[in-house]
Amino acid sequence: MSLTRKIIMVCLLMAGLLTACNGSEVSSQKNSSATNSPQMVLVPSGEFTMGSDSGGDSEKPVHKVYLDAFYIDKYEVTNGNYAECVGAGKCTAPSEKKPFTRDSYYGNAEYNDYPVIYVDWTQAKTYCEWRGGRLPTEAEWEKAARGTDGRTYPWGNEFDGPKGNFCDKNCTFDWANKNYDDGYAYTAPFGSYPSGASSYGAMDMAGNVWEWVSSEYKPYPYKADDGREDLTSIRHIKVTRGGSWSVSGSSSVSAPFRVRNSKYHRSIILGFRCVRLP
Ligand SMILES: [Ca+2]
Ligand SMILES: [Ca+2]
Repeated sequence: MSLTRKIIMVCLLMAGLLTACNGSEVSSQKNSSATNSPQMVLVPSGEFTMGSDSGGDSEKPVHKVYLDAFYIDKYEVTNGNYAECVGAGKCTAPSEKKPFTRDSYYGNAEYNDYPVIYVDWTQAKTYCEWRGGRLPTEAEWEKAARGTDGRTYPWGNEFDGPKGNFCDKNCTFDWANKNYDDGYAYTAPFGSYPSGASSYGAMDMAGNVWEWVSSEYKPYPYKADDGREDLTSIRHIKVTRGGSWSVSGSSSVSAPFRVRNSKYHRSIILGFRCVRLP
């Protein structure tokens, strides 16, 4: 019996256990753990410290916020993840498939494990809901990034360039920090910086792409019941978090740093991740 026939026989015998015996599909899943069923990490219930007294005015005052437990994506949503929702007819494609930095991106299998970009707040929200979750609130995002000890970055209190994808020596902008090499000029594949994981195991919460959260931009203290989490509000200024491959400043990639964006904004530096309740 040829090797091919043997493989087919094994597949038939295991058909009750496996949904696919196509070698390339199995291989694809192995190489793309964020695809199909993105990994999530648990953030237990409890208080955490939100904001920073040493950051910008929008980060003040420092205050305690209690959150129920939630799961958050371990990685930013990838092109491969997002394409499944588009394929299912629930999501619309990113507005740009060819960012100016690359000849192709979304839709090119070479970039399936890279973060999706050029999606606005509503597209991000729709994707998370398709998966049975939602966008993180601003408070959930910040807790997942900095834990409960008030640290500045996911890994600790000191900026450390190679722990994430920032505007390093590969970066073509004038403000690039030439003192370190993180390996990427633009976006990087998910899971590229395990040493930069937060205390809960979430990665790329500093750098790679900025991330949408559900919250409308409002001054602190954060209050989930003051209208900022009203997803039907006509007010369109939302918050994005975490910095990206395009920034070299240590403050703008810190966990408390807040940026406001129109919900209609789409960008080469902006993606997202999702949460769901246990
Ligand atoms: Ca970089
Ligand atoms: Ca990020």
